[in-house]
Amino acid sequence: MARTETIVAAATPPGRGGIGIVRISGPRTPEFAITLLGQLPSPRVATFGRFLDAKQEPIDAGLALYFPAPLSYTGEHVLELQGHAGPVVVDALIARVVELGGRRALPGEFTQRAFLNDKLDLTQAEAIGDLVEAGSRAAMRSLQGEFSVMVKGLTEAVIELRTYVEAAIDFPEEEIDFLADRALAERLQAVRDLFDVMEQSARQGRLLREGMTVVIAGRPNAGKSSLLNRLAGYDAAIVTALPGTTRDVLRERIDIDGMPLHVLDTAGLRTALDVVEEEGIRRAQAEMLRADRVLFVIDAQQDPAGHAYQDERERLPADVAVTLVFNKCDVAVGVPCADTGAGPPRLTLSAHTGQGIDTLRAHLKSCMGYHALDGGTVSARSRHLEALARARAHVEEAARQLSERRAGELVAEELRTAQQDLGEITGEFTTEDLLGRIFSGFCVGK
Ligand SMILES: Nc1nc2c(ncn2[C@@H]2O[C@H](COP(=O)(O)OP(=O)(O)OP(=O)(O)O)[C@@H](O)[C@H]2O)c(=O)[nH]1
Ligand SMILES: [Mg+2]
Repeated sequence: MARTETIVAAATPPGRGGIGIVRISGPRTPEFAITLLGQLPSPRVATFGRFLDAKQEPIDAGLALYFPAPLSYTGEHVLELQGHAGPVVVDALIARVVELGGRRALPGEFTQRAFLNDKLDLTQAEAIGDLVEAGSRAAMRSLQGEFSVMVKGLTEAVIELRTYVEAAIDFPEEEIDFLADRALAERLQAVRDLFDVMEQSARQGRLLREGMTVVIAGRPNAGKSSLLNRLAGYDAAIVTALPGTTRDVLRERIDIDGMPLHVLDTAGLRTALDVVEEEGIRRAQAEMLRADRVLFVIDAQQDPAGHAYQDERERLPADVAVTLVFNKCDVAVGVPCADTGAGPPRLTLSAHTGQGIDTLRAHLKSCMGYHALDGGTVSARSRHLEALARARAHVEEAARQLSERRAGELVAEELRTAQQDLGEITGEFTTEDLLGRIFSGFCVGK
């Protein structure tokens, strides 16, 4: 395929949205830019302009970005026109470029050119494809499988409890003793614990969809910025041997096997030397409050016992999940403390050489609720969460009836209703009415 052609395509999905981006790549890009905009925008500077048709009438107005070769995504001259989203405007712009001598791009052609121009290697090009195509879908499916297995487990536990209570009712003379039995209270507590686990899992469903926020924190010079760079795969943050290099919060969006992760690098935690550093530390602490997980980085060479964490612990948010990351294992003598089971999970790695980074990725993945389980078809939608909440309320009511009134019939009735609510999730007790509601949410032709 001749790469002398200049190609054009919409870079944003079709339909209405905030902005619509048309991307042009190839040798004739500068010429097209001058015709379309009346001028060649300065390289890499967002320039406001009108996008003109053949009669010099504006098709749209917006921002133009010009990336001269080779400093562009494809390695060729690239022009991006950011206009108003809407199929008509975007199509008119593409048609105008075709009129000028451009050609509509084939699927993946921009990335293919990036590869041919040595901008990406093949695995990177493939990774882009995987990310767009399938990454998060596969991840979601695995979570869905786990979710349905859990619903079934919970339903069985409720049924077992209910059977136990109903058996007690069948022997009225022994009913009171039965209901006072500690074993029953324990079973009921086990079911409530299962509800806690389910709620946790539903929260993980949110993490998978929206992405988990991970804050990298620790003492200055521990290697926090180096770790961010290693995870991001490029030098996003400045790294120097000077403690106190990072002052502001730096955010990177990272994907692990298609799962989104928001990673924040922060200023090192210590007694600030000046007001800028003080503000940086204040911001670091504010971000930790909002984090789903804190990666507390420790310099394993200087501090193999992790004293920094012990000292800093009480200033960390009380309920945030923490992972201790012992960094610089390439130079640390002796292996820092292993995971003891008590306290936060510990990992040993080197941001410098990359050793242990795969384990960190796997750890983050498991924190997000990714498991290799597959097979179920239930996903954590709001319908499921509502049914779960209703079921839980009935179990709580059953617990109250048991402890306050020892009323076997009422306990059994609450459990029966809870079981029915859970059955709605898996479809066991789904009424016509509910089916109608569910399928009306699908689009025509699906
Ligand atoms: N040997 C070795 N050096 C490392 C490693 N990670 C970071 N360093 C070095 O440690 C120093 C500090 O690294 P940074 O990543 O800037 O540390 P930081 O925690 O972001 O520091 P502040 O921004 O000052 O809080 C630099 O000289 C890095 O090259 C590692 O895994 N091994
Ligand atoms: Mg830093």
